[in-house]
Amino acid sequence: GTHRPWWHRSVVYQVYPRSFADSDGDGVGDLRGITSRLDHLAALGVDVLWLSPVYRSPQDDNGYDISDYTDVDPLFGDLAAMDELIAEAAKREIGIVMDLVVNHTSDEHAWFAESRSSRDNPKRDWYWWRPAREGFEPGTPGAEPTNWGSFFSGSTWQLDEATGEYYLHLFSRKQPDLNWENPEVRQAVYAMMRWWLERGVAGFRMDVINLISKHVGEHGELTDGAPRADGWGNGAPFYTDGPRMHEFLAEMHREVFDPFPGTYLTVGETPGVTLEEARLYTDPERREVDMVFQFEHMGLDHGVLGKFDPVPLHLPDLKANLARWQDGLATAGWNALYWNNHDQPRIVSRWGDDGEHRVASAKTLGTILHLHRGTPYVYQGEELGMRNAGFTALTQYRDLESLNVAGDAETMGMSTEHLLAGLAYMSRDNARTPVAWDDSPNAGFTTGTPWLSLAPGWERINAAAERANSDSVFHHYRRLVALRRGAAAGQDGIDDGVAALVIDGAFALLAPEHERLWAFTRTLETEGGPREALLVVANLSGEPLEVDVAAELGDAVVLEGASVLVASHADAYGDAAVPDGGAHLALRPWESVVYRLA
Ligand code: ISL
Repeated sequence: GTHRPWWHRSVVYQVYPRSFADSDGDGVGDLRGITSRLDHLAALGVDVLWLSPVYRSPQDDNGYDISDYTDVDPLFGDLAAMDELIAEAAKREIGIVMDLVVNHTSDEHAWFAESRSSRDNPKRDWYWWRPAREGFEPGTPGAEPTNWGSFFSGSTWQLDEATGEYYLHLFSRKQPDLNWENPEVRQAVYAMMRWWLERGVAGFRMDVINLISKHVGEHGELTDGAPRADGWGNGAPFYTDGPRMHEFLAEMHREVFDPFPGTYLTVGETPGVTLEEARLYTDPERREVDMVFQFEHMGLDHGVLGKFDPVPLHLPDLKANLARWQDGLATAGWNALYWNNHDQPRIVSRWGDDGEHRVASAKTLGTILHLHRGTPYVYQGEELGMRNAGFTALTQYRDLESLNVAGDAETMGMSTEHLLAGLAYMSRDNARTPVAWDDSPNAGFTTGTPWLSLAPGWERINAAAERANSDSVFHHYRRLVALRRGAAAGQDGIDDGVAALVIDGAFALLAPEHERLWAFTRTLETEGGPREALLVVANLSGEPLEVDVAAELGDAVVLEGASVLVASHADAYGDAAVPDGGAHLALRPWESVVYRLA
């Protein structure tokens, strides 16, 4: 349409404050640290910074357990430091998107303290309180109101001795679920959101927002789930994309965003979301949210025992999954594109090659993601090609999910070796090692002792080295951002025509069954003008790859006269790139090229 929302041409950069930059030497990153590094984001060219939680918190889940939504945790600074960050970011035309964690609060939030104080407290119903299962003594095995297992091991129910009832916590027991059925809860959340908009933030990333509406029977019944590998029940069908989700999101939109002039970026984090639901969540006509993070592609290498029992990725599955989401949201809704965040292992270690082909594979994975249609998210360090943590002992981990799962290993029949291998591949701590800024002690992250060990190789893989080398992962990502932003118009073959293709071009996957080649086109039919197209070809393997263009990509792809827009290998830029009239392509290990077709 003519009124393109601003975030259609945005690239979002996620900061995990604890691990970004430490200004005061306590070993934990903080707000002033982020402000001091804003020029790094400006150099990359991004226009949005998603800030993982900095609110007051006991830090049971690194800030995803909030005890005061309208204050900053002293670990990270104070409200003055927050205002400074917002103002300094604004100077660089970067908006701050806050993390909104409202499926649950901390058990140390004042609301929960009131709620647990007595069965007849006015805030009792702000959370999910239930008596023990009929016929069971509270606190005995099997007495939990449902059999649901938590995301972080054990039951989702915690008995509170004071009143003899259980409260629901889908995550840790220090993260009790808010009861969104209660209109007072919803109004309290909306008021808090308006408070942040008034402070000048650019929007919200909404933590597990599709879990806020539970399937609840007429008399408050909740339903047992099918058994999972750890012996608990799978409650997901009873709290994912629940019956009142669309009503709640539409209400939030009316109550929070409508009263404010301007447009905000809203992205729902939606584990387990289906494409059909995502289309409803993100259809602009429905005024719910702008986009959602889907999880199907992140589950493609999970094994029978779950994420810590990984299996090799089958590339055609990944290609097909992203293509399905491209098609499904082509005419309504919008995709959020990501390989990484603070919950996922590093992409170069997961689906790339973090050894010999680290640089090429990081660039190629970046190219593929950024050339899809949607808003790309870059997680701190991804633009440097940072790798997994390389931990080999349980004592190196800090994340409660990893530490808790170690307690389940025996029940699940996992040996210590199996568990350690699973953690090394999948632990959330892989994403949470401190950002490497330079080759000074502790990589310039802190003058103190970092709260989590640095990933090995930081002496070489760091922001200073990346920025000094024009052929680095960083400069490749900078180029990917520029393509979409239409920045540096006229330079390096980038112009508004390219940006239009990257933002809006119709997506078509080629050679879907190929196990090493990832190829697709983006096409725009301009009214009265010529048909414009980009072709992306990528070798997702460590072996050379020959492509017979007509046979494998189809007759419609004509490479003759094409120019190279983005390449993983510096020597592929220029006219030599389309040899022998474009009948064949020879891709080196992990090589990728984006062509602008003639
Ligand atoms: O990584 C996961 C656990 O295996 C995910 O399932 C994750 O728990 C889920 O995506 C929800 O994540 C969000 O909410 C959690 C928090 O721990 C995560 O950091 C956050 O991104 C609870 O607030």
